[in-house]
Amino acid sequence: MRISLRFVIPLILALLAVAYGVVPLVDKLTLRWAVRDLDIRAELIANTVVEPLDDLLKAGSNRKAIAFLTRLTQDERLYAVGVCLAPDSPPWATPTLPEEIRCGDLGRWTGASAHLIDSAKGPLHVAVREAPLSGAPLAALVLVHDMSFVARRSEETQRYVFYVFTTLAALVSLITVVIAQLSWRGWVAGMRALLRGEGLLRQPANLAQQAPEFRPIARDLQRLIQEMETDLRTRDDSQVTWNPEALRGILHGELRGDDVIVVSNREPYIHQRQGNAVALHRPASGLVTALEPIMRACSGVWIAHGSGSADRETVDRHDRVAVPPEAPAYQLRRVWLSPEEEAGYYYGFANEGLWPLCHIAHVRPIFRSSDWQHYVEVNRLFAQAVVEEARTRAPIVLVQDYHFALLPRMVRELLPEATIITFWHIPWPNPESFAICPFAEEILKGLLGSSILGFHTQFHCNNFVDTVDRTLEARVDREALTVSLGGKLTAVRRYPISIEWPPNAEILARPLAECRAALRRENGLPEDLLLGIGVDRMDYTKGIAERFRAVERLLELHPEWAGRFCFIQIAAPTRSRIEEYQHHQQRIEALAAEINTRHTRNGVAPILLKASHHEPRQVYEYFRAADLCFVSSLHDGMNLVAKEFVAARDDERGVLILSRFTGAARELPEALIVNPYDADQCAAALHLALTMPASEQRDRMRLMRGLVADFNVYRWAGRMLLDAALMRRRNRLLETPVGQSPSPPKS
Ligand code: ADQ
Repeated sequence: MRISLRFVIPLILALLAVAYGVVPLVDKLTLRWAVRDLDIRAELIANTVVEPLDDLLKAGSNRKAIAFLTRLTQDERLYAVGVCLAPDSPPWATPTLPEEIRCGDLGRWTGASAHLIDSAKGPLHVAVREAPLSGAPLAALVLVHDMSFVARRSEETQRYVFYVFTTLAALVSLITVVIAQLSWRGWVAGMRALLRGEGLLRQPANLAQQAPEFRPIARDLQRLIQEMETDLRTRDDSQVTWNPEALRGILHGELRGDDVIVVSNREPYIHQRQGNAVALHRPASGLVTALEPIMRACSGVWIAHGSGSADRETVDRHDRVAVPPEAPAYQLRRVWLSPEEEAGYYYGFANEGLWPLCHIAHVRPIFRSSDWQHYVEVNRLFAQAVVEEARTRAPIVLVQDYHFALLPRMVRELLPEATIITFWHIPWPNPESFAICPFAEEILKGLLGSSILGFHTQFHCNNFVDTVDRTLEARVDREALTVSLGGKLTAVRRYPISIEWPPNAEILARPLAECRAALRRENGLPEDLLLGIGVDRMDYTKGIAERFRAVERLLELHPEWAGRFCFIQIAAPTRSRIEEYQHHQQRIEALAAEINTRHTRNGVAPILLKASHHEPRQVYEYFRAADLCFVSSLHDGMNLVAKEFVAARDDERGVLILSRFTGAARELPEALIVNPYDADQCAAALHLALTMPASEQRDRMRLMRGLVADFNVYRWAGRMLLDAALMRRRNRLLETPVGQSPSPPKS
């Protein structure tokens, strides 16, 4: 209907234009041309007939002269002829000469304008020409032409013009309709593609490149989408109460209950054989601390290396065990590694290579090709496990950390529709530092198999994008922070990790005063002693030596604190098979002993080093018993200990001293921010913390608690899942043919 209107309306307009514009014009032109022709013709006849007419008149044969004139009118167009010899005498003329032509007023018929008469026969053209005859030098010849042929010719021309114009108009209307239809379809398809995100977020051969006319729209749209997303993010973030229910809501609402698979090296629960019994152990790991509450909320499967001595005994025939044991909420799928694989992949490539490579802690990375081989193999093993655990073709896979840099690409090849979110828990160095890795390209390509790649800070995101830009032939969009490699797009995003909030009531169960008294009593310390606490894995990046030197410097600068202040360091042994870690532990132990020898007063050693693992509840009791917590990492992606200390202090007391080289320092500026390499500055911070009035402690602690409450671990995971949901919606739209609604997820 709309198409026929588009065709008929231009056609009618064209016909009206023909009727009221072209036809009258053609009429006018035909008449003008005919008059001009007749004028010329009259001139010719006059010149031709004067001589024979003169002869006839000289011979005195008027009758013959009239007969001559009548013969002339046998010409089809010449209607009448007359000769005026004098103004006062009647003309000699053929009988057809109209009455209004009189010799007395011939002036009427001379001059520039056309001379027409309307007669019963039709229009007549009158031409008067001088005809000098013998004896009548002023004689004039009157030639009257029948113009009905003009009307006939004009009619024919009109008919011809009408047909030609009508056909042309029909053709033009048809072509216009076809072209309009085609370009409308193209435009609609282009707009739809833009709205779906093509040319905004997709591969290099995008629409904006193919169709230059869409570029300005694409740019505007991109800006609009970014603004909307930012708006949505801030609105969402401020409106949602981030807790396990919110996370479950996202999973069931936004993600329609799609299956979630977590992959990490470290398992959240380790079964260890102790004599005849099997003990359950929870590892000291920031990653586990963060992900465990998420998995409790989401269910799903957590794939990890089964590293405990009793792990094999506790799994079912699919290598799975339901955890947590007291109230099973999700499945732990264990992957078994041979000692060689573990040595090469975990201790070798991941922890002797990538870990020092990414941390600026001045420990040289070691890259062995044999370690690399194991790293590749183990990544493949885990990728296979992901495929085995996936219930659908498009699961959400949360890949954790530097142990699995190759896994995202491997999973992408096996499950092309999966949404892969990789989170890199440690810093990402600048391109120059990363370039020393002999396998830099493979690692980057592996990571770019992810749909979303997350870091704790914007700084690490930028470093990653810079590294890709320098190393690979990939398309980097710095505004949208996306990388496109081989047509596959990876969004690089900042998701600052955090801890569970509110903290588990159980770990805060013991009253504060009781924690303070018990800790001092158990360690043989005076009741009024001020206490500092450090909790870390025994890792050289954590700056434990720098922390001890700061304590020593405090005692040098303020000897009054000797015997009145003690620093307890809980350091969980970690990666002990690596030589660097063994040496590090020895150095730390020697340093603590040396400082204690010099500064012990009244039986109170300034440093208490407890090189052992503690359960989370015990760690929180230390936090609650302390007056200050000192985090002095030389380089740390985030550092959860800082946030845990804040969470543990529901009395709003205690001071946090925090290294500026942690991701946490960007979120907790109310801490005393220090450079761990500057012992004097750290000692001054310790002194300030020990003398800080209660009101200032409260003000600082309140602000920090507010931030950790708002930006808890559920928000960290929720943001990633929401972004994944958005991406999946977009992808579904892309798969849907234009005009059809998206199909439900395949299973
Ligand atoms: P980690 O290097 O492990 O994590 P961190 O964030 O401080 O560092 O987390 C350590 C966790 O282990 C904390 O939950 C802490 O309570 C616990 N822990 C430490 N020592 C312990 C001990 N002796 N006994 C018991 N528990 C202990 C990596 C990155 C960090 C990043 C996290 C999370 O290096 O920068 O914050 O992942 O992304």
